[in-house]
Order: sequence, then C-alpha cells, then structure tokens
Amino acid sequence: MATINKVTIMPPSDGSQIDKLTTLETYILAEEQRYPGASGSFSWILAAMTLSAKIIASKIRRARIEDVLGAIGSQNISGDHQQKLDVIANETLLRCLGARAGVALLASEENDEPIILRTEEDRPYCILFDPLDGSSNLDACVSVGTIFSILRHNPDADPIERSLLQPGTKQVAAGYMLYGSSCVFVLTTGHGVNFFVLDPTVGAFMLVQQDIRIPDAAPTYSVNEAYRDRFPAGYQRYLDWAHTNGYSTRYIGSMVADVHRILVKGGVFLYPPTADHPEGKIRLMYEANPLAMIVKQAGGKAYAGTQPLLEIDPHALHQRTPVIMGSPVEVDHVVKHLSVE
Ligand code: AFP
Repeated sequence: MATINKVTIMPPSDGSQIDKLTTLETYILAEEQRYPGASGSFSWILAAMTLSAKIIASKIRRARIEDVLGAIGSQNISGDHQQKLDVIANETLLRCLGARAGVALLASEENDEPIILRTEEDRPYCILFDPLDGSSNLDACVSVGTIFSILRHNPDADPIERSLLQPGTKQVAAGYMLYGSSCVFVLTTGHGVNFFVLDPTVGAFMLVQQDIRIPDAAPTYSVNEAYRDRFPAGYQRYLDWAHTNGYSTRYIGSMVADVHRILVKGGVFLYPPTADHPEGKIRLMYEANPLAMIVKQAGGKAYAGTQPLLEIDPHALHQRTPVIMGSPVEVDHVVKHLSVE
C-alpha cells in the first residue's frame, strides 16, 4: 500500500502504482497534516484554484459556442492584446481567490496594480498568476494554461505591495493548469511535483502521477527560432551546436504547454533576450518563477542566462526575464554555450 502522508491508498488490482481515486482535494488535506496547527487557509486557497480551473476549462470548451474568442481591443500592462477569455479567466480567479480568508494580496498579469485584500489574518498568503498563458493561440484551439505562484505575505513590507516582490526561492507552492486534450493540474508545495487530471465524468481532479521526474536529457529544444538573428551570440552558438547534434524542435507558443511537454518528455525551453527586448518576453513573477519551481522540484534546472532563475531579486511586479529551463543535461548544454567568450 502507498501513503500520501497519512492517506492510505489501496493498490489497484491491475498492479499499477496509483489507484486514480485520489482527488486533488484529498491530496491537499493530506498535505495539511504535515503541518500540525495549520489553519487550513492554504488548503482553502488550493481548493479555490481547483474551482477556478474547472470554471475556466468549461469556458474554454464552450468558447466558440458562446462567442467569447478573439481580442477585446485593449492591451495589458505587458503590451499583450487582451483576449475575451483572458478577462473571463482573470475575473474567475479574482472572484474565487478573493473570497478566501487567507489571501492577503492578489497580483495578475491582467491587472496593472496588485489587489490588497486583507493583511490582518494570521499567516496570510500572496498569490500571483497569469490567468491564461498563451491566450493569443486560443482562436486556433491550441493548449493554453493558468500559472500561479504562492508566497507568504510579509507583514513588514512597506509599502504593503512590496510583499509580492520576493525571489522565486521563497515560493511556498506553485502550479499550473493546462487546458489541452485533457485538463491537467500540476502542483508543487516544495515536496516534489504531483500531476492530476480532470475526470470530466465526475468533475474532480484525480492524481495520476506522484513525484513526477523530468527526464535527465532529451535532444529537443523549444524556442521561437524566427528571432535567432536577434539572440545574443551564445544562444546562436547553442542552436548551431544543436543542429549538428541531431536535435529536434517543438514550439507551441504557449509556454505552459511547452514546459509541460518538457516535464513529461524532456528537452529544454528557451526564451532568450532579443536585440529589441533585452530582458526577454516572459514575466518573472507569475510565469517564469512558478514554472521554474516545478521544473526544479522535478529534478530539472532553470536559468536566466547564466544566473539561477529562482534567485533573481525582483524589482517590479511585471518585470520580464530571459528563460532557460528543462532537463538538467539540456539546460547545461545551453548555459555552457553562453559562458564561452
Ligand atoms: P500570449 O499569452 O500573449 O499568447 O503570450 C504567450 C507567451 O508569453 C508565452 O506563453 C509563449 O512562450 C510566448 O509568449 C510566445 O512568444 P512568441 O510569440 O514571441 O514566440
């Protein structure tokens, strides 16, 4: 018999390791038992995430029928053209999370400023999220996802919004929901990475893989190679090396989907700086940091150029960062090419 903390799981009769009857809610309650005296607010926050995921997943499935595809004509602070579903996903998360007592601050890619909710609770949390990563792909029915990062609120932060500006190493949990051919919820609370899939027939996320490990190596890179001439020389050297060493390329254009594929199959995701965007495109606080925590917890690596990504000391909520993350051997190949003069 396997145990998830104190929850005992009966082995399935077909000899496989997981009975696929452990829901995300069961898992969260079992996690809570690690911390005697826990108030339960963290579990309520994760329950709000699963509710949001189910709502957003159903909206995406019905998007063409309900005529909520396409842009709304405005841009967010990062300059992205907001899609109708960006707004719907953002409102869903703000409403579900905003109602939870343990949430002090919320920050979203779609809101210029963070939302200060309540800071008087005992040990409250800050939650940062990208409601719908890859949303410019929605019209083409490509996988998109929600990415989130959870930090402890720092009551000494002055002004209070500075509580959000903590390095990725301080994250207490991170996860993503991927709305693809199945709806996936990948979560780490700092003790490995667990993988859940929404069973639409019962309306619950079921644990399908515990402590998922990223393959050490796989000859696949994921980058928008059309920008190659605008990348710094080290990245171009890496691409030349990959071309002559039998590498293959896969690029979806939704980072959450690209990183999920790499988590499962191995490889490396790159979003380098370019001549016109020296900081790269990916947002540090609610895209790169949470995905980097997951990749690292699964045994992978994550860098911003030659600097460990999770160690970046943030200076702004919407700041961008270059990204290299994935299988440890593949990340090392890239970083080695950056270091050569
Ligand atoms: P959107 O959410 O606006 O579609 O942007 C997605 C994203 O931030 C990230 O998920 C992709 O990896 C990246 O942009 C793709 O950017 P390029 O189109 O420049 O390759």
